[in-house]
Amino acid sequence: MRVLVLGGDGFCGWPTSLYLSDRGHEITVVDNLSRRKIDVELEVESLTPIRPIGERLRAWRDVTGREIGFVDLDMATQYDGLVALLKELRPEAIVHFAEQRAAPYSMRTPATKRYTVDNNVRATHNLLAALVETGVDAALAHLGTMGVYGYGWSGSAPIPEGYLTVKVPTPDGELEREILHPANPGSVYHMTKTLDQLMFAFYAKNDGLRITDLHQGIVWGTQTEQTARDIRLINRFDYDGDYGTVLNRFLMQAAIGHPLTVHGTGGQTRAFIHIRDTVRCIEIALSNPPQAGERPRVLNQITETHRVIELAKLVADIMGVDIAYLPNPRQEAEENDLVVRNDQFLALGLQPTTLSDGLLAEGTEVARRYRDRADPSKIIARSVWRKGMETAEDLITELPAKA
Ligand code: NAD
Ligand code: USQ
Repeated sequence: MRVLVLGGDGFCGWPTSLYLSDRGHEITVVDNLSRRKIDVELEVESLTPIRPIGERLRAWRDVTGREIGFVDLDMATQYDGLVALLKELRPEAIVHFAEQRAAPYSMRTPATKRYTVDNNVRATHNLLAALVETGVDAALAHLGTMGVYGYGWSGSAPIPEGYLTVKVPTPDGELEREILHPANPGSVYHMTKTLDQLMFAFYAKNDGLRITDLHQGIVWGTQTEQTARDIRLINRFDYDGDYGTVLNRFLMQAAIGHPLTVHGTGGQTRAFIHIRDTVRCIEIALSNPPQAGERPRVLNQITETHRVIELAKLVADIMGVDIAYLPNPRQEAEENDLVVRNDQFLALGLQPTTLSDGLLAEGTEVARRYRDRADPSKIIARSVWRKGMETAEDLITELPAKA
């Protein structure tokens, strides 16, 4: 397939681009490199030494002989360029990763709230409008999030895949209807994904666009088989308080001898998926699109759920580090249960890569190799959900000597 990977320079997009290229698909990456620019703004870098996009693509050609195209385009502001690109390439499939994805960054300042909404909502809407304008009938897979459902709104009832069956009382008796699961976002970032869902529902109904919305859990891990083939292909590893996600942060913290930063009691339960399964899920989704006229297909892209404190204890036991209980900078429940259905991916052939000591050790190994690149002052999460919320002081100011 001719595939456009929007946001293909990012943490999920880069390994997906390589995986799909390796599988023989013809890939063009579209990215405005905004994620790299946010690193400059936050004065932090990926723990792993990611190479500039041009070098990455040359390395992939050196290693495999395969070409991946690259277009530097802002999906949110360069609509005409997007239309021209779709007309020129006429992709058969599109993967849409191109959004600002950190919940803490989206809550940091009024400017980052507004940027997140402007960027994400406009990028998605521009894409949908451009598909209609050009008549390109591509299978579109968008990366959504488990956070659209909230975490545990329905108690112990498993979270269904996108739609909820409800009974509507009418004067003529009860009607059974399937509706989009109620949106219950916990951050401005997650709110943009709930807005995306409505746009998908409308464009599928009105214009027959073929859309799959992948409600992904927290991605962990760094390398895939493809990114590990050459140092120049290495994937990014975010560890800072805004972009670092919980399990990768714990692995990095353990690797440098930093206490594990549990927010509150660590009672939050979340859904997880390893980066190697992310890339497989994308190919499965692109190969099984809905038909024109069908509502968007929603798949929960997760393989397991864990409570944050249990993950911390697991990593602490394996690595012999302490756990630090810190004030929670987020507005979230002290504790939640989360049961999630993921039957569709399992039925479509996904064989889940679940948490194991081996994989945790591999994650720590990557972090340990690049530990000298870490800036300890960037570890504590300081973007708060409401003005005045307490945050922790730095737990260490210098990197401890190598064990
Ligand atoms: P990332 O920030 O590493 O990658 C996103 C990429 O999109 C970046 O390279 C960025 O430069 C690009 N981009 C952003 N806005 C753009 C625009 N307007 N035009 C062109 N390019 C733009 O994020 P990621 O971790 O790879 O996440 C990718 C997608 O998956 C996001 O939509 C995110 O919401 C979703 N997701 C991620 C996770 C996770 O744990 N990382 C979990 C669930 C869902
Ligand atoms: N947490 C800690 N300590 C830390 C970091 C996080 O206790 O050092 C806690 C948070 O308070 C939260 C949980 O861990 O309760 C998860 O936080 P996270 O930063 O790992 O994940 P989140 O903010 O939800 O966002 C990430 C991605 C986002 C994606 C989402 C999927 O950044 O793009 O949409 O995971 S999900 O969580 O399933 O909604």
